[in-house]
Amino acid sequence: MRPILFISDLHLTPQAPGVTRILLDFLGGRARQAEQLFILGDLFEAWPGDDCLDDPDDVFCAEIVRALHELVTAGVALAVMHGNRDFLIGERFARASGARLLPDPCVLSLPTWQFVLTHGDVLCTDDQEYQTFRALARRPEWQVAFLARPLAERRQIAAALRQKSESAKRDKADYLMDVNPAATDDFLRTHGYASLIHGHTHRPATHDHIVDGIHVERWVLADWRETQGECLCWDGDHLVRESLC
Ligand code: LP5
Ligand code: MN
Repeated sequence: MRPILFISDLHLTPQAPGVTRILLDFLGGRARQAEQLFILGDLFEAWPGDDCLDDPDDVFCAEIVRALHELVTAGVALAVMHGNRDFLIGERFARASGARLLPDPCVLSLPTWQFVLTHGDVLCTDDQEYQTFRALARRPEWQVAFLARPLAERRQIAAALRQKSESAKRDKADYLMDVNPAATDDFLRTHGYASLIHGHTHRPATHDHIVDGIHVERWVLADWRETQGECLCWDGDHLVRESLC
């Protein structure tokens, strides 16, 4: 079988050209051998709304979407999940890129294995401040009102929020920014003890959970840096981390 690849947390922005280059090389190279590519959230540093694709000055987003579409045209099925930075990605993005938008969480049933995929932020239940913000920003009526604001204003709000988030994180205890163990065990139970793949926490590792006496693996994807990215590769038998540069 052709492999299935998983990536997340690229946080693409024109200010990080190294990450963009690694992605474009990946989309034109390694990813072409895949049957499916799953992007599990935070592809973009901040997504202000799909109308940024109509902005002739936003050549950056247009270039990324074009490269994704070329991958799809080459025969690779592309699936994109929302992250906490790009939860406003919508149908217009999906049409332009050829991606299928995935719900969070999403169960992936393969002939030989069962996975459950999530961005990961829902499992960080100790971070009450963030969860309150998340609940608000995911409400459809809130999103309609936000998207009705001018694009330039939304970009400014997104940039301000990014700054606020970075400074808030400096004061947060480490455990707040990781998954809550009990919430994770509950999640694994609810999803039939499938192997979990998620990103968001920027703590790449493979964890063993014993839930109700059953061994379950939790694979945490790495966030991408200027000189290094990462994908997980499922070859039908094993999951393997691949370093991208
Ligand atoms: O993303 P990261 O890793 O820095 O931190 C996240 C949590 N932060 C966020 C915010 C994003 O970084 C910025 C989102 C940009 C989105 C652009 C789209 C436009 C939407 C605009 C919406 C107003 O998700 C961070 C977590 C961390 O993960 C670890 O899990 O701790 O959480 C926070 O920092 C949130 C703060 O604790 C609370 C912020 C409350 C702000 C409320 C402002 C409401 C403004 C409404 C304006 C219309
Ligand atoms: Mn995230």
